[in-house]
Amino acid sequence: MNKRFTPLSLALFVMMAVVSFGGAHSSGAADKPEKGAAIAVFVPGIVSGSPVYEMLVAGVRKAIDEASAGGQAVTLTVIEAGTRQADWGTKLTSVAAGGEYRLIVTSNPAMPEVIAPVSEQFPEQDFLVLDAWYTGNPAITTFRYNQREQAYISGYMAALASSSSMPLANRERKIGLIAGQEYPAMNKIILPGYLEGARAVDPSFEVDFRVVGNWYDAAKGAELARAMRLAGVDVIMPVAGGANQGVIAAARETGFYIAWFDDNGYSRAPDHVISSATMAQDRLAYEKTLAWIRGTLERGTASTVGITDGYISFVSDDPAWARNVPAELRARMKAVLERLQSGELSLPAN
Ligand code: RBF
Repeated sequence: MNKRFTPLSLALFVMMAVVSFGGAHSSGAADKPEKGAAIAVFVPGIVSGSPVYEMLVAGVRKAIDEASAGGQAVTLTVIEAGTRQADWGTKLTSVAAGGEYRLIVTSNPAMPEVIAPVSEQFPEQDFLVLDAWYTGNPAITTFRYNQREQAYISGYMAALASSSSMPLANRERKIGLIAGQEYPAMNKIILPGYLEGARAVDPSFEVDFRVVGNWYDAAKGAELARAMRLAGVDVIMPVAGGANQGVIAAARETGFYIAWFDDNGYSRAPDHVISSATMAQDRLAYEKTLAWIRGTLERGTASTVGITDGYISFVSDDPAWARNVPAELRARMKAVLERLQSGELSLPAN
């Protein structure tokens, strides 16, 4: 089928090395797939409990199912690289070295750095990286979300709830954010965007920002959330993968609201979630994987998607939102969403 065997990869590698000796580094990426191809989703972490990775796998799977139903023999392999980030490079190298997959799909802002040296070694390997930004390599295609918009709408709704007379709200102008790790997109875009949104409601808002230290420790997530509750926080936005589960447990136990991020969170804690600021990672993964299969993906590019093209949105049709949030606050939220959608309020990613 479309398997590339190691000797071929080696030959290509040697050829590429020769080409780059000549100066210009021409595209060594795989040819466009014709009849069939094997695709791998490389998950830098664990799928379960991480909205971004759950959506990634679901979207790629949908594309492959659709291509297969249309007669193209495309297979899917999901590779969970686990939580030891120091191992991701070695694991990815061995996946690329195996030469089995024409395309590797992955996601998170740190992946381009992991991929770049692997791509040098295996230039014929194609990579599609979501929630990331990288230019200058024809084999690496990236898409990132406007997370200033996503965090702004989350902060806006969190502040509306926090400053309201809703049952779990207190008088303090203080909301929380619990991150798995600190990383540039978090520190420079998500945290500031969340604060910016909150301060658009009331300039005296502060954000209590705490970090779990990994993307899986639910006990630590719960511990941080309880401490924040005691410090006067009444709404928390958890962005901590599997550790989010601990934040939900603490919300049930001690009573605070949750501003969910990335996907629709209402079913995860129906009585505590007051907001879901989403990225359409499932749709993006589906569309771009299908485009790659069909040979229509513009490769080697870096693009940003956001609220005006529908990849960032706010869930306003879930009955739990209407149940948990009073109509007056929902109307204010809708007004700000309209201003963002119309472009009247513009929040460029950088
Ligand atoms: N988000 C998760 O939900 N689960 C993860 O395991 C996870 N791992 C990450 C690892 C690194 C190195 C970085 C930079 C980010 C990670 N994220 C993870 C965050 C994710 O990419 C995204 O920023 C957030 O989901 C907010 O949209």
